[in-house]
Amino acid sequence: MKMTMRWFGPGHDPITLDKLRQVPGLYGVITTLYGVPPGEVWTKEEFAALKNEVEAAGLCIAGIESVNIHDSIKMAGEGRDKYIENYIATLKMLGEAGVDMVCYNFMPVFDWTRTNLAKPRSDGATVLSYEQKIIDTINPAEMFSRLSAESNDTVLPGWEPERMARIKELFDLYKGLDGKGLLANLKYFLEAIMPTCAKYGIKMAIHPDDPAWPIFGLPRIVTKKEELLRLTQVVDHPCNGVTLCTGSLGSNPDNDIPDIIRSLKGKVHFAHVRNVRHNGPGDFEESAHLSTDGSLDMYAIMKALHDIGFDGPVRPDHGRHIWGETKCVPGYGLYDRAIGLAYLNGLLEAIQKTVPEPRSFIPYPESPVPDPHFTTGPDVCYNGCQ
Ligand code: CS2
Ligand code: MN
Repeated sequence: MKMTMRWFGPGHDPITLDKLRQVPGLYGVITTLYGVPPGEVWTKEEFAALKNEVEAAGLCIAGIESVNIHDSIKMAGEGRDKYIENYIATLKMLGEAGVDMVCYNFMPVFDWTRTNLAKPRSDGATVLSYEQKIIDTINPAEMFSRLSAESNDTVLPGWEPERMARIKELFDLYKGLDGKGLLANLKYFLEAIMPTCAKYGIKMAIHPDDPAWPIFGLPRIVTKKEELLRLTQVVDHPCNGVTLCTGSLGSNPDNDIPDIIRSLKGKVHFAHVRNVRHNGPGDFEESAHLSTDGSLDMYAIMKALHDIGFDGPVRPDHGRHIWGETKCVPGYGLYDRAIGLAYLNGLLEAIQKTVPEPRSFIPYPESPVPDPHFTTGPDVCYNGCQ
């Protein structure tokens, strides 16, 4: 497993690369071209600049989170094929640059949802939390205002103001689309992009829905074991896999995460490992990564990932806000994620020293040879992560 941290990129992430570099055991960063709206083609120049910046700091890009999907693709709307073509052009450019993992989600209208971005805990830390009973009494626009007020002046991924300004129109677009229709649209998209993914060795890693149940009447198709298995089967290709996000799946206590991981052998392309504490039905908060601080068994999770031979990037996901850290994207402060990463590395070291290394089995396509003309700077490492 390759330990990574998310970095939102220059101008978007208050945490600098030189700080991330000092986190022990960090292999690379997971990043994106944050300012590019879903549907637009990523330019080689912009991506080269991002890659050069990461590599100049002594790190590498270990994967992309996310190349977001345009709503027309999700709801089979006007221009869907054109947006898929654009997505393919972005994948091609990323493949030529040596990127081999792309995370995305297929949630209608918005990404993750929380009701509180700074819930105080008894030790003075604050955390992101969710209460279904609050969601049941407000509409999405009110939800957005609540979150914006607590966003530490950062743009929340998935809750960009431009998108939220169109929220009513977006809800109207999805009217009449059910889970079956959404899955058919996902299949159509995956079938169209798989040849390009195979050519460049890009593993697509769909992120589960968060929380793991339908909200605001919108369909959800990535919430539990059967759904994860189904989506890997509807397009059965080594490049079609999942982001195993323990916090998103773990929002529902019925999800047995080690069991889900074992059932997805060969299909986990990326892992987000964090803990959640269940306070009651539809009520949870994000705890420290430590098993005893939340409701998930982090040892069992890391062991299951090890046992299935998972060798891709893994990252601590959201952390608590501690030691007065407020200058960060909510959930993405430096301190608690660094503690979380050190803890996950400790679990992994112990597992690796006591459990035999599983045999490698994953039939990935050949690794691509990065295009040597891709980057523009003089001192860059063309291969990125080795
Ligand atoms: C992330 C998601 O911060 C988070 O909750 O795990 O926003 C994730 O990046 C997207 O759903 C993937 O497209
Ligand atoms: Mn996640």
